[in-house]
Order: sequence, then C-alpha cells, then structure tokens
Amino acid sequence: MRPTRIDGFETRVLRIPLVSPFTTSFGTETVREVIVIRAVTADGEGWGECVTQQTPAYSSEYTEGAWDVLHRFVYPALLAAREVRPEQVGTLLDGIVGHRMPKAAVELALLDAGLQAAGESFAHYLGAERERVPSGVSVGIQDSLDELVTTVAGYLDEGYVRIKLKIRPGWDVEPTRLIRRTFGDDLLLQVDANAAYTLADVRQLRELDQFGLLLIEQPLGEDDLRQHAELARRLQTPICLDESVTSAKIAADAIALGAAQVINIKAGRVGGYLEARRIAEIGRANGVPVWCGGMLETGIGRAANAALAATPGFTLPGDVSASARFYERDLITEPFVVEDGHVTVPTGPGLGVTVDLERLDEVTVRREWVAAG
Ligand code: NPQ
Ligand code: MG
Repeated sequence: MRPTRIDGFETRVLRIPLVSPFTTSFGTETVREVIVIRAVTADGEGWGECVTQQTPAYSSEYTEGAWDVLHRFVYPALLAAREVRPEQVGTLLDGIVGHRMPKAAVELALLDAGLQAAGESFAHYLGAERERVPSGVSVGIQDSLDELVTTVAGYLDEGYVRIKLKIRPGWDVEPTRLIRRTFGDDLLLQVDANAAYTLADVRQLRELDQFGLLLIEQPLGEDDLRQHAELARRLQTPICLDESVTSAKIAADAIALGAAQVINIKAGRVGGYLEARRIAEIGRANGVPVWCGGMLETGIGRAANAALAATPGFTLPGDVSASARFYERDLITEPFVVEDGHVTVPTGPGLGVTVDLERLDEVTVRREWVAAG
C-alpha cells in the first residue's frame, strides 16, 4: 500500500454487556471492556479493535496497559514517522517489546484507512478465496449439564457447524461425553482448556480420546511447548495451540517440536493480520491446519476475522460467530449473522462494515484524541 500522512488517533474504551456470562477456566466475563481505535490520515479514516481484556487473565496484556502503551509509546513512534505504509507498522514499532494486541489494533486501523481510500476490500488485500466461512461457536462452562445440553442445542438450531466446549478440571470428561452422546458422532466437536492442566493430568486428558474430538485447545501453560510435545505423544486427540503462539517464529518452533498439530490464529495475539497470514503460510508449508480464533470481537474485529478466515490455510471452522453470540446490539449497522452455518465475508472497501456512531457513543466510557504535532 502507498504511504499516507497520519493526522491523529482517537482511542476509546467501550464497555458492552454480554448477552450471557461467559465462563472459562480463567474466569467469568459479563461485560466486554474493549479498546477501539480510529486512525485519521490524509486519505481518510480507519478502525481497529484491541482484543485485551480488563484483567491479564487470558494473557499478560490488559486494557489499561494497552491504553498506556498506545499513548506513551505507539502513537508517538508512528506520528514521528509522518508518512507511513500500513505494512511498516510492525517494523516501526519493533522498539516496543511485546504489547502485540495494541500494535495489531493500530495496524488494522491504518490498513482499513488505506484500503478504504484505495477502494479495496480487506478480504481481497489478504488474499481471501471464499465469500463465506463456516461458523463455529465457543460454549462457556455452564452451571449444570442440563443447561449445557440446552445451550448447545440452541446453537445447533442457529446453524453453527462446530461446537467448542470450554473445559477445566472437574468439568471435562462428563460434559464432553454428554454432548457427544446427545448430538451424535457427526457433530464437529472440540474442547478448549485455556491452559488449565499440567502433564500430571495426562490420564484425565486421555479420557477425552474416546470422543472423536477435532482437537484439544491449549491444554497446558502458555510457555509449555516441550510439555505439549510430550503430551501430543501420549494423546490421540490432536493438540491445538492458542495462548502459546504469539508470533510466526514461535509457531514454527511449536510445529518443529511436535507441540502443535493445529493452530488457533488470533491476529491480536500475534501482533496483527500480516503476522497472522505469515503463521497460516507456515502451517500450510508444514501440513498443519489453522483456524481463526475469537476474542469476543465487536463487528470491527469480527469483519477482519471473517476476511482472515477466508484466506488459504484456514481449513477448520473458526470462532467467527454471529454478533448475537455475545452482543444484543453490536457496534456496526449490519451485525454478522450465521446463515446456513456460514458467516459472509464483507466485500466493501476496507473492513466493509459501517460503525454505528450513536451506539459507539452509548458504550464509550473513556475517549482521547492524539493529533500529530
Ligand atoms: C479462546 N476465545 O479461544 C478465547 C477465550 C476468551 C471465543 O473462547 C473477553 C475477551 C473475554 C476475550 C473470554 C473464545 C474472553 C476472551 C475468553 C477470550 O481461548
Ligand atoms: Mg482458546
């Protein structure tokens, strides 16, 4: 893309209630606290979404930290550069170690601005090869097994083609057995532990091998690459890494070690959609399927994820669900819906969605504008 002059960044913290509490092994979320960025350039404006959570529970990153890094380090570095090509963002921010989620959000906002000006869709820019993508759903830990069955039945009625069950010690084998028994052998089923187990739990995890799962996601800790390789040798079920894969380099290492048979790709976790594409290419080169994970994105991040999920290498259904999976009213004028088990990839310029400014203001709890000096 051609370079553009950045005039400034508007940053907002939003608080959006979830339609229902979402419980995982690391906690329960009832309100989504998310940072949204509007980049204003000489060519127009673009939107980006930062997937940090309120607390560093999923990873070391969290909202207040991201806000601080954006204003103290990221914006000054980009505004000092004046003329910037979106593809340069990663390199321009190399001097800032880590903080991949806010970096990804800024890169996306500048990509959106440039692509809108160029009249090119984000999907086309990323090399998408499909107009719609299969939609899976992430099902939180419930208060009872009956509630779990009712919840899963509801999602299947909505047309979701793949079910992902959140598990933790004490809520793993029985819920999985019940869903497999209740909905049959053809159901595409997988589980996500969010790093809740250790190698000492191998016997319990081997119990899951009897249920014909697509994969088990992040059973062990973020830093446990060697242990995941050890576990992979003792399980039938393929191991999928999420939290562990924070860059293309680590993705290649995990594959080489035998720690990942599948990879859940989240652009925010790896520093942006360009790095996410690099990981998908590494997966393809090594015969390792990838899929697009979710971080309860609003329509801004969900539009970008739908485009990514339509690119080569994304061969498994992702967590690109309908907006209504999490939000009564999304941030965009036309929320994402699941039709016949699929989500449609936007084709309009940039992210191809329209931000509902009235709704945005309704859920904004903090706002700041930083202009070029
Ligand atoms: C995962 N996502 O795959 C994450 C976990 C997760 C859809 O399961 C706020 C923001 C709350 C991001 C809770 C899904 C979240 C969050 C859970 C991500 O591991
Ligand atoms: Mg996960």
